[in-house]
Amino acid sequence: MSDADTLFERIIAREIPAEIVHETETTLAFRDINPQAKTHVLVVPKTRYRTVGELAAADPQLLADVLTTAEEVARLEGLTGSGYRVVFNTGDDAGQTVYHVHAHVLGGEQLGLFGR
Ligand code: IU
Repeated sequence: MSDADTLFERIIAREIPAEIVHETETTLAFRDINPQAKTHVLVVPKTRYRTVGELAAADPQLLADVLTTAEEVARLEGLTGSGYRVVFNTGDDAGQTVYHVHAHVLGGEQLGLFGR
């Protein structure tokens, strides 16, 4: 797993653009540049941890903040009635490409059981 800085720190710092959907003191939600569903938003903690496991161990309140923001994104995007999925990919086999932990919020259409 990479320790290098990721583009998400630069999005959080507003150094590169992203379509921001919601922001809290501790989290940022923005649209995925390569959407895998009609609605596809990423939620990141502003403090960097590489994986959800590292975040859970180090700062459970911040993980709760990420999940609360994911729920708020679902509400703002009109997904709470029809349903949505929250996914954390961890490691290479799961296809994690950015090692700044992020929740994918996916919905707006019928989703396959697994995969993206
Ligand atoms: P993954 O779980 O690490 O594979 O998810 C990374 C996601 O970040 C992936 O869906 C990319 O399309 C998305 N993404 C982005 O939205 N903006 C970026 O600048 C970069 C990746 I780099």
